Amino acid sequence: MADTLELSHWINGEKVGGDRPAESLNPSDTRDVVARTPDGTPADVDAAVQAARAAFPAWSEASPEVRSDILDRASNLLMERREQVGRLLSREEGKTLAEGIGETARAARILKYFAGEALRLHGQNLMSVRPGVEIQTYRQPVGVFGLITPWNFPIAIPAWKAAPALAFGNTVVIKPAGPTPATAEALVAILHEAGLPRGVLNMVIGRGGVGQAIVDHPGVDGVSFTGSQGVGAGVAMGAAKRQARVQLEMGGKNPLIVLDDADLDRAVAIALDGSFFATGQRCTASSRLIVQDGIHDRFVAALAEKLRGLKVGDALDPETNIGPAVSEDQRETSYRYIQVALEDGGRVITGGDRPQLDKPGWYVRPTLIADTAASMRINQEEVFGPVASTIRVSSYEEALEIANGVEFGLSAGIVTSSLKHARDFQRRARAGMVMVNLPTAGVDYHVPFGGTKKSSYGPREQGFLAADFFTQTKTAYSWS
Ligand code: UN1
Repeated sequence: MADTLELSHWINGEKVGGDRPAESLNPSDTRDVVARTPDGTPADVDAAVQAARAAFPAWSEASPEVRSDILDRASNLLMERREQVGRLLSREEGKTLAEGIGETARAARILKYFAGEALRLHGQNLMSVRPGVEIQTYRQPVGVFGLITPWNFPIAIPAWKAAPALAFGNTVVIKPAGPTPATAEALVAILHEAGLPRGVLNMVIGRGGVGQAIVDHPGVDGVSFTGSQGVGAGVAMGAAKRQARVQLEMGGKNPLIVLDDADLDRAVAIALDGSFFATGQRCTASSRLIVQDGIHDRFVAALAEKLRGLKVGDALDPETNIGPAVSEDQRETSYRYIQVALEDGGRVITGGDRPQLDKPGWYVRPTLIADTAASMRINQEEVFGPVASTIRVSSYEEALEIANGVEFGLSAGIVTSSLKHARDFQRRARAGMVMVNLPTAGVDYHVPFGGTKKSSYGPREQGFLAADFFTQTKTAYSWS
């Protein structure tokens, strides 16, 4: 078994926090303790915010080249070490080794992208309505950002929040998710190794109290959060109370429509990836498969056949297709929803049982449930596991109405060879991201990311729109 890491907070460029009462466990084999960690307090958050505030003037006034170079160096270091960091990620989170290495490479590319964006902040010159008056708008750093990140992308999401915050001259306090502190720490350590000045990026490890202390701290100017809808609503209220800016990315109940004219093999491959890869633990996962009559039975049979061939196992075993759930809680949530779907009249086509492995881990069998109605709980509430249900429809219009009939709106997909339906779906799907003949999950790293309705709140993340949240615009008037 690999070594247990002894983690610390990062405050003002130093590792602090001697007591380590908490543990992160390997979900593939719970005898393996990945890391022992401190359990942060509001006092730790306060120290981190003070450090971030103290570091802000020099960092925000530094040449963008300084910020760009550090992000670029960190990107190169992370890319060189993607196998090692990816292995840690898979050991701690449970996605397969290929997925863990892929996510680490993606985090490296995000750092590289924002190394470039640091140099591309631009404003505008505008005419005034008053003769002789000139107007410019330009973007300035905001101050200190609190970043509260989830366990399901334990390095990519910390990178996609921290990189734009830092690139545009802000300083940061980050709280990594409880189950995955070691992976987030690897990113923070690499950024320091790349030359980040002390206090610019701080990390406090801990439970919900740490997140709350960040949201409530008067020295935090903005909060970016990815996680569940319930916690997100509280973050928004806490931030609004003291007029801090806030950005939330929350759940999804993403539909994938399969029309009669779809290429069957492609539809099956898209559903397999979107619904089940990364153990279904993506907010962009397609959990509702809305399938037209004429292809329904062939699609269900072919997808079930593929699912039966997937190997559920230890994330670090190269043969594994589906790693475990991240925690016992997440595993039980999947099985609870399978039960609820059965009670409501759904039919398990494949899965539903518990895989028997030779080691203690939080494994879930990929499960496909057919004959469900759009109004059932399995089709309204987020499961966040390798579980998908099918809904039979007779027309595109019926499919669209069901696709839009949930409180979430993150990502939505359609598989069709009809240009007319594809274009119509792009316009009318009530989701922040629309996919035609592509999985709902697995997005590019350099374009805007976010949803509608209860999935998101506040400005978009990533790509060229990240500057909207991580800078503030100044409008300057002059007369001479
Ligand atoms: C992806 O599908 O590539 O937490 C990214 C999540 C999302 C990221 C999904 N914020 O699952």
